[in-house]
Amino acid sequence: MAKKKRPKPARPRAKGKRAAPPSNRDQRTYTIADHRLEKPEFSIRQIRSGDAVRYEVKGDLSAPVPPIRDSKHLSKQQCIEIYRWMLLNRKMETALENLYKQGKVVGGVYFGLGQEACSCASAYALQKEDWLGPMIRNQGSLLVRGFSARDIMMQYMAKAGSPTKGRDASSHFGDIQNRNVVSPISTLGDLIPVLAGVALGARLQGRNLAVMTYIGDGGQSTGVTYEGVNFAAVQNLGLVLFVENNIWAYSTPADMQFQVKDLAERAIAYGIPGVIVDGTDVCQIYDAAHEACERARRGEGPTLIEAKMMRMKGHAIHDAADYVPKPLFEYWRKRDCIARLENYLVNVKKWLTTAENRELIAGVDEELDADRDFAVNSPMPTPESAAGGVYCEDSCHEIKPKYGIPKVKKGSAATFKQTEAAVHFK
Ligand SMILES: Cc1ncc(C[n+]2csc(CCOP(=O)(O)OP(=O)(O)O)c2C)c(N)n1
Ligand SMILES: [Mg+2]
Repeated sequence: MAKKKRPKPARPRAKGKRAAPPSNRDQRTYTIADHRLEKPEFSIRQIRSGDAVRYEVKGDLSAPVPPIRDSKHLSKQQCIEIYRWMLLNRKMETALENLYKQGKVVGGVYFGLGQEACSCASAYALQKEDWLGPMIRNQGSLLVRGFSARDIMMQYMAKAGSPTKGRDASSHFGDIQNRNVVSPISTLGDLIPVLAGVALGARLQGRNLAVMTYIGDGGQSTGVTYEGVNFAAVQNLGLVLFVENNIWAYSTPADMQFQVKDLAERAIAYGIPGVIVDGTDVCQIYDAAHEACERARRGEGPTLIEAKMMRMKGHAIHDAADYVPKPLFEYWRKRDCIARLENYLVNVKKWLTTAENRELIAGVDEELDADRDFAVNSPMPTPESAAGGVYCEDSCHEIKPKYGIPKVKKGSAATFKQTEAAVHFK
């Protein structure tokens, strides 16, 4: 019979020292940076009675509006510039709503009301060489990236001079030559692997770039979101993914869309940094975007940033959003991103006098009036041109490496000759 081991006598505890807690080597802890100055705690419940469905909000909606968190990176001038983009974004959408009601818009109109800070401050963090893949609500990102309100309004009216020359009537346009903008893809999540591919292409050509795109609280549930972010994570590609948690995916509240507390937690499973920002605080958005872009350009891989805010209109112009509990609108209206920034610039920082602010707003109105008049008075495409520019015709596109010839190791089977690098569509 094996000898029974005598238990070791317990060592006397050193005076004043506490016993170390039992170590659990299987336990993991992860950190999600949360830059918000308030953390609203409320939930939305679905109430059914017979065939009728409504939603109720539970929680404290009475908290005062928090201050804007000072930016670590933005100068006074840059804050004012972003403010101007946000005003242009909002006023352009108001103009589009009016044009729709006048029967001048072909199709629907999608709004980013309440989300202008997220669109404008995120795109503002990109450098010229970086890439952007906006979604349909990110019209502010398009403005920052160099499209004009005139371009966007003409696109909605399907005018001959619009970016797609009347071939699409909403936001499906980009510019891969000059502005480095990939056209939005309506199939939710599909932009993510495309942007990861852009980063991979640039990497093969010797560059680490930041590539920024967006996904909603609903769209992030798609399989392709997982595939795209995971691929970017494994390859250390410079993807900056904004998860725009605006509480609604069409009429489905976020509480019925996912079980995690914060969508930034998804980053843990990808093995990448996850960050939470208040989506109505321009400085938090910019700082998170800027730091993620820097990390991307250093070749250190992707970042997932969850911006928490609220979609302040229906899904599109046809949706009155009657299903949204009214107190929720009231809560977020007090946190309007433009009003908050205006207050910060004029009253808190005193970076703009009331007169300067008035002048800046008048300048935006003037620019917008001119662009709207131009767009309204510009011609529709001619019927004979309808089939043109839809499919590639003889040698209409030449796709060349943008940054250089892909670097391939010596002796590799996949040697790339300069002549093969240009691909022609025939
Ligand atoms: C894969 C896929 N499924 C469904 C749709 C239809 N659809 C378009 S927008 C939308 C809601 C999206 O909600 P969210 O991702 O939260 O973005 P938000 O509209 O709030 O910006 C749905 C279901 C789609 N375009 N693609
Ligand atoms: Mg949403």
